[in-house]
Order: sequence, then C-alpha cells, then structure tokens
Amino acid sequence: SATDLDAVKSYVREHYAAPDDSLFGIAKGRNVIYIHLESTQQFVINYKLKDANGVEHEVTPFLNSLYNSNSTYSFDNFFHQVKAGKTSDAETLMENSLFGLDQGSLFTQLGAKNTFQSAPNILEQTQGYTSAVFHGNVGNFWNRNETYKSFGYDYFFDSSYYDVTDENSFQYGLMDKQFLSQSVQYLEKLQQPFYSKFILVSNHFPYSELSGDESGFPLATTNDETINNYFATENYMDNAIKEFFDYLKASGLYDNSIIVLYGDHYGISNSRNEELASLLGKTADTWTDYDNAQMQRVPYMIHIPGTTSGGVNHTYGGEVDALPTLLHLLGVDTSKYIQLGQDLLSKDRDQVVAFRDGSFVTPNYTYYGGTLYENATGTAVTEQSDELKAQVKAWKKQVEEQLSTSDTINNGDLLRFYTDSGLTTIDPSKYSYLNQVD
Ligand code: GP9
Ligand code: MN
Repeated sequence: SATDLDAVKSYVREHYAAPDDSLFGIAKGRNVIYIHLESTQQFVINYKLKDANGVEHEVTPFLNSLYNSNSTYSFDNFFHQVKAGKTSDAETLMENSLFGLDQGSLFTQLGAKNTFQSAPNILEQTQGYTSAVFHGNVGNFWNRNETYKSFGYDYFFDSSYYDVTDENSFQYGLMDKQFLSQSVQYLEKLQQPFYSKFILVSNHFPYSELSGDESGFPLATTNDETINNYFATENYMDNAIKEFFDYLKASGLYDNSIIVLYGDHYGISNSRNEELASLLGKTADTWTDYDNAQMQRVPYMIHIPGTTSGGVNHTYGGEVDALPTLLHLLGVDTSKYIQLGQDLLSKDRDQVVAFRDGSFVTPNYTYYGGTLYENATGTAVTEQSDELKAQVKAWKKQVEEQLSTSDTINNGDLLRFYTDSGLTTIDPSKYSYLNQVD
C-alpha cells in the first residue's frame, strides 16, 4: 500500500551515496551505448588460454584494451546479482537499481503490470533522450516486448527486424557479428542523444562450437566440453565488439557517446568450477564455496572516449549500483529517485554486495552458502570475535533490508504511488514495437 512507501523512502534517503563532484556530468548529453556481454565473467578479462603446445592466446583482446585504458572506468570487484530470471534480472538491476524477484523473473511476472522509473524514462523526461533496445532473438523471450514498454523504451528491434537464417543464428538468435552489423541501419536513424542497449547472445550456454571462418580459437582441454568451448565463443564475441567499435568510430558516433559494457551473470555454473580450477591456477580438491562466490564477478566497464581519468577501480559493488553510477556521469541528480544501489564512483559507498539469496561479499569477508570466509586467506572463519560477530550480524541485516525493500517495491507495485521523482507515469499502451521503420 501507499504507506509502505514511507519505509522505502527512508531506506533510500539513508543509503543515498552522493556523486564525486569531479565526475558528476562528465558525460552529460552523450549517447549511451550499453553492450550486454552474455554470460561473461570477470576471469576472462586479461586471461590467456594455453593451447596444446603451450602457446598463450588472449581470449578477449579488444575488451582488454578497453579494460586497461585510462579512458575507461573499469571495475574488478563488480558482481552479478541475478537469480532465476538470469538475463532479465540483470536488465532489471542495471536499468532500475532494483533487484529481480526471489523466485522466477520480474520481467515475466510483473514487467507488463508494474509502474517503473527506469533509465530510458528518466533520461527521456530529464534530458530528452530517445531510447532503443537491440536484440537478435524473438521479442517475447523474457516478456521483453511488454516489459520494455513499461520501462519507457521508445524502440525495440527484435529478431523480426533482422535477416536471421539457419546459418547465421542458433537457438538464442542471431550471431553477434551479424547482429551488430545489421543493427547499424536502425542505430543511425535514432534521434540523438540516445540511450541504447545491445543484448548479445553468441556466448550463451551451451557455447556451441563455431564453424567456418569463425572457428580457430583454441578450445580448452578440460573434461568439460562447456568449459572448453566457452573461451572460443568469448573470443568471437570480443571480435564482434571490436568490429562494432570500428563502425562507431567511422560514423563519428564514438566521440559523443559513452559505452558501457557489463557481464550479465556467470557463464560457468558452480557445479563446473572444480573442472575450471586447473585453468585458473587452482586445484579441484582445494576449491570451496569461497571460490564459487568470487567467481560471480562480472565485467563492468564505462568507456568515455576523450577522458583520461579512468583506470581500474577496486570498489566492491554489483549490478544494482550501475544506474546511479551512470546517471551521475550523465549529470542527473538521483537523490529524488527510488534506487537501491550506490554510485560506484562515490566516496561514501558501503561496499556490501548482496546476492539475491542473502549471501554477500565485502572487501574483507565473504558470506556464502551459510559460511563466513576471510578473503585474505579464503578460509572459513571458525572462531569469530565478538566484534566480528556483531559486524556480520549488521551486514546480514543490511543485505536483508536491501533485498526486502526491493521486494516491497516490486510486489506492492509501489512506484505507482511515488510522485517525488517528478516523473510522469508511463503509459505502456503508447508504445508499439511493430512497424518501427518504413
Ligand atoms: C535470450 C537471452 C538469454 O534472448 O537474452 O537469456 P538467459 O538465458 O541468459 O537468461
Ligand atoms: Mn544471460
């Protein structure tokens, strides 16, 4: 009910992290280009895979060049926070600074019903942005075609807008190279400034072996085919992104854009990690849930052409923190919005990263699968001092509060009562994603 909103408002007020003045608005007015890196985990960044002859192959050379550039704000302690809604949960988190649901997918269950104050809506109403999603799969996957209307997306180019054949696609849609190159015809007609999102799929489980010209990147040689192919599909995705950047540069869009790349969730599940261990300089028999928790890191890179104050930032955060981070760079004050994350570039962050199941990671401790681990050694803490006990209790409470606040908002559809943002409520029926081009 509307009165639940008071508790939500005070939570948000207490957790608001003010922007760093020197960074606020540095990308104001630029186009936003989100690139959704399907199933990409942080461990592939700067990783070199050894082939059978011991020769090393850089898996994601292009992403690495962005990651290591001082024109990119890169993060190495950024975690995904999804649950059963996988890709759709990542989208919910990144564009609303709210969590997905504890069960199932928010997109599927509430995407068509609830009121949202999402990134496309905020940017349209405060800065005059046009918005568009590009994705080479069918529009009703994850109920996207309805949910994007509720988010205020002006355009959604799904697979019906692309030339998809048996040769250039697989079960989740168009391969990334064809997808990005065919997207250009629509992208170049968008009114600027635009807020856009390109959802890649080629690097999706089961990481099918690539054929023809695309094959050739060495496969890993573990006993798990899924792991073995993962590096090659990562490498293919990386090439696709490089080609897209070449286009952005040639078209001139590059210089007045901010390009944000993020991994949506793990690609290798915990049950496979012991097999992966040997490739990461670890062994299966010493692998624990501590290691599983650390593997939930995903890339998050904010590339701002022309800027030189970037670098690798070690703050601990997650997908829920992305929206306030982006909005502050675009010069949008977020203090009046109901967002549960904290700007990753703010100096007054908490650095307690909640997983959707109540586990969490902090810079010094990890709580996962019901066990507390010390990050310095990776070992379980068997005896806790009174001080540590109190600290852990406080962290658990903080995590539960963030998750339950999100659930209260989503399950109660509370944003429909929230007027302090100054945003006009979206009417989803004014959007149609059919016949968007002549
Ligand atoms: C499908 C794609 C995959 O359209 O976005 O979603 P996932 O299976 O990763 O949740
Ligand atoms: Mn996904």
